[in-house]
This record gives sequence, structure tokens and C-alpha cells, in this order.
Amino acid sequence: DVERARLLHQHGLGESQCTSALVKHINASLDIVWSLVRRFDEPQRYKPFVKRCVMREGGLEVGSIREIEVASGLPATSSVEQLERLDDNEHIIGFCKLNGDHRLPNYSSILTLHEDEIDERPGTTVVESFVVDVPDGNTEEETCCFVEQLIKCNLRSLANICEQLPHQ
Ligand code: A8S
Repeated sequence: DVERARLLHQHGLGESQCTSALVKHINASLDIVWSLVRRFDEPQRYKPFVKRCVMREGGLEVGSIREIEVASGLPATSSVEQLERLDDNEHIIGFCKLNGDHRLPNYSSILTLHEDEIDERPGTTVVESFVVDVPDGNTEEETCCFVEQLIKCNLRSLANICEQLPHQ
């Protein structure tokens, strides 16, 4: 399964791009976690920096486009994002940023879920990886750190929500 995750999160890397992956264990069943992350039309369900989301095209089919309004305090106000992949059997969702007023050009990410069990309690490992251009005026490390912090917040929030939901 580790090898499978590795393959799923391999990104082709162009010049002056950076990539990284984050892993988070959640004490909730895969079905619960998947029901939240698959909703491309409702990222505000768990992403704390998304103030509002409006669909520009489609819904949950590949090619759908959403526009998010970013919460204040970040160096961005909006982001237009396209669903690139949604696989309900393999539990894979991927999207890319088309444009918007932000500093992450050509951002593309993939999130996958992997069933795991600790002490016979259902659990889920989330792996999220990304690739993004390093914008003029920033270093590769700055860009990578910035994105990693945002994803960490998202995954922490996702875990909190899933672990508090009534289930099973
Ligand atoms: C995601 C991941 C990221 C979102 C970034 C990295 C962003 O939406 C936010 C702040 C910014 O400054 C950039 O899964 C941008 O959404 C929260 C607007 C792109």
C-alpha cells in the first residue's frame, strides 16, 4: 500500500517548481473522511481558509470549476479551481488552480485515502501532495513551507471534524 501511495503521488516536476506530500492519520472510517473530501463543491466543509465557494461550471464531474473566496489574513482573495480527478472506488481526488488572485500559479494537488486500523479501530490515512510553480520573488523553500502550512491546517481541521462526527 505504501508503494501504491508513492505511485499515486508522483508528480512530474518542471523547472522552478516544487513538490511535497503530507500524511495525516484520522481516527474515523474511510467512508466518513471520503464523504467530506469528495465534495469538490463544498471545500468550506473542512478547509478553514475558504470563506465561500461558488460553482462556475458543473458539480462533481471531472472538469467542474469552482471559485473560492479566501478568508482574510492571507495573501490572496480568490482562487478558481478545476476538478481533475475524482475516483470513488480508489478514493482519489485531484484539482488544479486555473487562476485567481493568489501567488500559487499552476498549483495542482492530489489527495488519497488509505484504510488503516489501529487496535481494531477503523482509521484512515490521508496523503496529500502538490506541485506548484515557485513565484518570482520567493524561494522554493518559502513556497513549499507556505503550502505545507495551509495543507496541515486543512488536514487537522478534517481530522477534528471527522473524529467528532457521530458514526458507525
Ligand atoms: C487547498 C490548498 C491550498 C490553498 C491555497 C494551498 C489558497 O486557496 C489559500 C491561500 C492562499 O494564499 C493561496 O487545498 C490560495 O486549497 C487558502 C488562495 C491558493
